[in-house]
Amino acid sequence: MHTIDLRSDTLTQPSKAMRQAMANADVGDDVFGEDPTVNRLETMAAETTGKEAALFVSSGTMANLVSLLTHCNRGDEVILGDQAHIFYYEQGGCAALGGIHPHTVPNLPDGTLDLAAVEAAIRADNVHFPITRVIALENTHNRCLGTPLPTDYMDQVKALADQHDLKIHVDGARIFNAAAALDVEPPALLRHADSVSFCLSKGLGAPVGSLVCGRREFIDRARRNRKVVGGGMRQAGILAAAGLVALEENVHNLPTDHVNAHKLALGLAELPGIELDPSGVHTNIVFFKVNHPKLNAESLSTALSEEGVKALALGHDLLRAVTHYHITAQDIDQALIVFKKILQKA
Ligand code: TLP
Repeated sequence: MHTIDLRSDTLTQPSKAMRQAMANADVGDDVFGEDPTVNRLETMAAETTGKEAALFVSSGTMANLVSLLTHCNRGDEVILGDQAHIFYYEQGGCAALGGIHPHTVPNLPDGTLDLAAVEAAIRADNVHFPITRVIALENTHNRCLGTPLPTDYMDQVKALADQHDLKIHVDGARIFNAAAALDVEPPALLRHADSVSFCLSKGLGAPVGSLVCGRREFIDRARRNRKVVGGGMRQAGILAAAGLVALEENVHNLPTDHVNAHKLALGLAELPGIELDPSGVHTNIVFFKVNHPKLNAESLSTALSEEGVKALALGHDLLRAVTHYHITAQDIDQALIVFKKILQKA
């Protein structure tokens, strides 16, 4: 049975072109700075995001951790959304490993933070308080429907950050989805970011890897922090080669993923037992609720899986479906047939 796996864009398999590039990659010891393919990827990542320099790391989680370790000292504070991946899904790593205090403010449904709430969270200079050092945003915002944060919002955050001498970190795991959805170039979207992390191993389809991008001096310090968390890699050009293909080729697939996600959302919204507003779907992530007398998120996801469609249950009645380059428009049609059948049969 052909499985239509919508659980995450992290499930993408490396393409033939990637595997070929990996097999042919020139490599060296990257801890010595001597891997030509890693160096090429870092240069390309910096150019693509409009930053001076970049650092190849193993995962999005490591990219965020290394970024925050580089911005903050122990006991410093990061202001971030209560739905942020850094806060919600990273085991509290910045606190556990970096002694960095997370100060959450509620995410609004569109993934932004209310700036008055952010301002209220910024600490005064007082011996009792931690020192606020950085505001961390997420673009696109995973748990807020994959919504992209637009440039004018970034302008407002920058104005506030400057008033209080704060840095801005962007968890841009899906920043190229954001740029595609907003139709802006990544450097314009990121011009106020002191650091950005982005993932090669989501919609871009590489098997492994993320990049941290920022000013050269910041990246030099981040490189030390990557080493202390055990992230120094040796002949990592094997992996970086796939990342180059991701940035050169796969990035162009993202608009198709968005079209497919929208098609899925429109179809699901029509089905009795599903609650979803398709106008909230802007990128490749579709959240929906089950409101059915006999099914909840878990049982629906199990029934779907038995019919070759996988979606992620995220609580009693909430599911997530994510499109990516293994998912075609025909797969969406087929997935909708399966959804309809299960919802009607139950
Ligand atoms: N997100 C994964 C899960 O961890 C939830 C997914 O399936 O969406 N930032 C954002 C915004 C992310 O969505 C993720 C992964 C990460 C960081 C972490 O990336 P990895 O998994 O490479 O550590």
